[in-house]
Amino acid sequence: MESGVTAIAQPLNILMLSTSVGALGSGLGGGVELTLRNIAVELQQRGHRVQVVAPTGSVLTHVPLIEIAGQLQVAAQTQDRTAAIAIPEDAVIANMWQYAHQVQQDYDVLINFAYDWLPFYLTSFFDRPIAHLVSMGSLTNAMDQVIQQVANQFPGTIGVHSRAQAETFAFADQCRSLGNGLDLVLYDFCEVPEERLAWVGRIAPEKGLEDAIAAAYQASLPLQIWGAIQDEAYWQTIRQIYPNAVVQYGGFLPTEQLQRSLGTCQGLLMTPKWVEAFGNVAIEALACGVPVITYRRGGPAEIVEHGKTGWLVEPDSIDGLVEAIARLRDIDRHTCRQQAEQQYSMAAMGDRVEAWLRDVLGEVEG
Ligand code: HBI
Repeated sequence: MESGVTAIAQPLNILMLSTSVGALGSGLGGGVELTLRNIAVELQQRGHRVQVVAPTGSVLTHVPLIEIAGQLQVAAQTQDRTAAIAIPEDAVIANMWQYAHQVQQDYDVLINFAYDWLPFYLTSFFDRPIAHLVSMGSLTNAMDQVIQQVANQFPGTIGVHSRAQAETFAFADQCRSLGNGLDLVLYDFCEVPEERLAWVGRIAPEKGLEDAIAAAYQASLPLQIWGAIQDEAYWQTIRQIYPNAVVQYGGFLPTEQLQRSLGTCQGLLMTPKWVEAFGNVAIEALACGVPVITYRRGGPAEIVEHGKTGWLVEPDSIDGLVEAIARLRDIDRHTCRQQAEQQYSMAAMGDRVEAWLRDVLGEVEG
């Protein structure tokens, strides 16, 4: 057997380095918190030794955690495209990667979850392979450039969540799409829904909530909204546009409560105005048997199987949303749950991540 295969046959020692914008469990890390936790638990389940490094205050059950102090990074999505790289004094991202450099001999492979310049820049100074799971699309020139350099120097080590996300980069064909995965045990299938629609997500302009309100109003169906209000002015503005729409805001709910309410809806509307890297909410809905109606844009458009688990709609077409709402009853809710189980379970995601690590190691050892 060539050395690469032998290396993967043994359990791996894996060091996973978290996002730098918030402690695990704070919600500041967005989808990365869920993704990192699920991958760590699943790889451990498969016999690998996993160690997570994350900012002080992080909470993680069932997985060994090293907390590192230091100043959090500014969120990359708030930066201009030409923004210079900014690293504060006593930066947690620098402290996390200094620790990683000190202990790298104890590990076979490192996985980086931070969307920051430093881990990519440091990659060639490490003597252990680093697999980078890039969590968002292209945002700044400096990040694009440093990720491109790693993609060129270490082929196969750039992971993303969807082809759409990869396409936002010039090096799309050097990205490996891993999708995502959920702990489906947490989601209950609901057979018979109530007469209402759902919208779930951060309430901010790039999420296009106004289109969902307009469509639900034209379809004469109540719209139940869950998620954190990130932009209050935007929220107030769109409420005034459709004063007679039947809209209920249910706040930001933890998974258990969200899935119980989401499951009782006839369908989930996804109205992204930007390229969503993936769209965890889509697989949460499918896991509950809820069909998904989404614009043909970004990650959600790669998840929904048109006519089988939901409907893909011409981007920004309210009429298209309304026509799809009228056809929700053509979708078999069992098919939605089955798609989640086949493609987006912990095991399905674990297979994709393990195969990725195998190739990253095989690449190095081959
Ligand atoms: N911004 N600078 C920076 N670093 C991150 O790791 C980061 C971010 N913004 C958002 C984010 N991570 C995650 O919440 C999303 O990628 C999901």
